[in-house]
Amino acid sequence: MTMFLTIAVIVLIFVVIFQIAKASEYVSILKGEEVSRKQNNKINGFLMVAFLILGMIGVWYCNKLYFGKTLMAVDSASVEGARVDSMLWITIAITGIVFIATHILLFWFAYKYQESDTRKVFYFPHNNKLEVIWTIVPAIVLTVLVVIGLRNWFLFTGDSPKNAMQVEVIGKQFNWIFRYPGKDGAFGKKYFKNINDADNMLGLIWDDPLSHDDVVETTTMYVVKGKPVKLIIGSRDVIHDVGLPHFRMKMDAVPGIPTTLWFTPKYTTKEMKEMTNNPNFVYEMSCDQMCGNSHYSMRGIIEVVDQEEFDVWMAKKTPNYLTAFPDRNPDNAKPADSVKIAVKPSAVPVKSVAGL
Ligand SMILES: [Cu+2]
Repeated sequence: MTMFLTIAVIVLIFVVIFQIAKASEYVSILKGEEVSRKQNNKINGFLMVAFLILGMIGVWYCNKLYFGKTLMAVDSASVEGARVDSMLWITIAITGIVFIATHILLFWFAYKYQESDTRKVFYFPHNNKLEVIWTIVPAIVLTVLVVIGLRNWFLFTGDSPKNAMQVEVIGKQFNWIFRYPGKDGAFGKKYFKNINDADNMLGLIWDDPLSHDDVVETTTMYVVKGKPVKLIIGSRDVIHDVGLPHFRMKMDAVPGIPTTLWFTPKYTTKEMKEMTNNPNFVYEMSCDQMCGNSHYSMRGIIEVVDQEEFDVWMAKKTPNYLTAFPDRNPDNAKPADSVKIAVKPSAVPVKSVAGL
């Protein structure tokens, strides 16, 4: 209802302005052109100032109303993300000051220096000093901003700390696949022709023993609070983009070209639920690249937990190799088989003794 009333008021204001413009047109015909031009100038000058004041009130009001709903209202959930926030605030402060100052001058001058019979126009075509100042100052400021940005970019995409855990993140139409290297700490090799959605989503090469303990997951990625995590990002089909808004990070997922990104989660999911007063809070991984008709549904979830909780979770996971070959999983061995296994070792020495 409020929405409807707001729209109705806006439409009415437009109709009134249109009618006033039309009426002033008729008046100008009656009064003569010069008089009506002067009158129009006055109205326009006044409207400029009104627009400036209303615009500023509108910006302030919208900020008050919606800032709490933006991600900026909550602290960055990663240590490195705080650098992105500070870059954003510095950029907003610099451009904001320039924007507000130039617009106040623009609208105020339009009012103050409107046509007057008592004042002559000052001819001011060019000024070298001014040109130099307003070229060099923005150039220096932009260079500083770019250098800060590059330093941060090289940090996030460069070598991760030695204690970092590694997770491979692969995008596909339309979900995320995560791989953990397992106990050996190394990822097994993969080959795209081995990809098979039934039991080998990443195309792992089973001949490579390093792949045997790799854990493959979909939908939810677990990471540890306070422990740097390095994402090795790729794609199975088109270009996706790992978007981590709460951690203030994002990185393209390109088929055939692995990209990397690392960050240190600062708050567990539980802590964020308390900080945001939202019991349903989840860290989201979005796809930030238009990648097809179900792009919007590529929502991954990140669970930030402490080390103990992570270890418990990981201990329950079965490596992809063993889900692909359940018969090779010792946990799946039937009681009868385990008897056989128990019998075998004793049988071997007997045989070998007999052989000797
Ligand atoms: Cu995508």
